[in-house]
Amino acid sequence: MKKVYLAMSADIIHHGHINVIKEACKLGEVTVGILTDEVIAGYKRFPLLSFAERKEIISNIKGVARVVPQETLDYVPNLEKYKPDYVVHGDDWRTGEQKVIRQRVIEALQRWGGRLVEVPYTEGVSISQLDEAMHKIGTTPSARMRRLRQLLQIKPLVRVLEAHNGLTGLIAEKTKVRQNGRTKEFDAIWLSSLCDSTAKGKPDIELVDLTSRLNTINEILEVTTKPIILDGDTGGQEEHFVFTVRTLERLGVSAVIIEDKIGLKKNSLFGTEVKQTQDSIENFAHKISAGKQAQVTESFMIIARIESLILKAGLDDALARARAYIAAGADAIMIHSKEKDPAEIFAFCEAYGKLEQRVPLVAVPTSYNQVTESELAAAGINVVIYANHLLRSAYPAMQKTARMILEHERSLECDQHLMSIKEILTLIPGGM
Ligand code: SPV
Ligand code: MG
Repeated sequence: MKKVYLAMSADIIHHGHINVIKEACKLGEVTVGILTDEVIAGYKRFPLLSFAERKEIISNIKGVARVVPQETLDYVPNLEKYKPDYVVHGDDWRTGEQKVIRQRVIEALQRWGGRLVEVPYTEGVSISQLDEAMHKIGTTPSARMRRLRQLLQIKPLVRVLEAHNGLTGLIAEKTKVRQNGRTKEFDAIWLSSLCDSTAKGKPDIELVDLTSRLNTINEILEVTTKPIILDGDTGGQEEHFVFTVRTLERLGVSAVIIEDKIGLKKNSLFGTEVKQTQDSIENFAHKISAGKQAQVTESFMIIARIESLILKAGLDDALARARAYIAAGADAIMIHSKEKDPAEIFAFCEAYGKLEQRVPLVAVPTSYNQVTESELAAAGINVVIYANHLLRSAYPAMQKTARMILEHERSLECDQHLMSIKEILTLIPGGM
């Protein structure tokens, strides 16, 4: 019996896949390599079905002898392991981004006299259209809430972008960049207190109350499917925080980050320029455990934000707090810094890596923005938050337009900087 290998993500199955499997069966005993969750999340998007679910589906398709994980986009490691006589694939990969992968398959097969068999591509099915249709269906609060923990399991670095209303939520949801055969996008949405307050024309001092924050959250929830991380400021009074936790869970928010400060909260990026007081370790740890006890689901995360570096309390204080907050039940730690240089963040990461009990680490590289995502990941950071960039880019653009109208006493001159009326009319579908 000849050995036949084919690989698929099997996240959305259609008759094109069945056709490839049928053709493969004609050649011998079929092994299907299924891309792992990590691989799919790395090159496309979060898989709709888990590896175990996808394996179960494919194993039960007639003619499939066995299913194995394929842990890289590249077929070669599995081909070397199983040495198939044939690899079967649709002929659509002769051009485009998959060309390189195809070439490597051909070269590997040559080493033991194997052959690539290409099946005519099944016309009329478009994964991207199916994807879009799935997207329109949306999500449920519990599926959305779970997604953050799932992402932390399968992505080396979870990438988060700030949004402060429905429109910016849509940007965080939909912006994609195709680069080196991979689709890059944001994994989750940060609901910044700074941007939510600023967008409302208010200072970032916990003045915008929970009801108002919830309105913003709802606006974003309505038009997106990605997980939401709420900037919960200090979490407020412990007696209030326990109610907040349950409200957020009910809505399907994935996580709240609370910072260890008390009194009138000021934005961290002021550092020691303004009076800010750090909470005691005991008090804040108590607040965390009260929140953890209040939560109903397994999915919701309470993330403890350490302000020791911001307030110049030192690395040892930061580490002592990390230890205490983790012991109190924190699901992740956010370490913040306002330095231009990432040295203190990296020093924290290194020391943190030696702690016995660890949870995922979150960083907000606003001031030390020269660091790359791969440097952060290598240092042990699991979540990167771009905390204020949409609002900061919108404001100067809007201000410039306002000035130009005043200067020219008409709007003709600013038109070249604006989206067209046609574009804005059709930006959000359903308006016609
Ligand atoms: C926010 O985005 O509101 C934050 C992060 O809390 S920072 O502004 O850096 O304090
Ligand atoms: Mg904030």
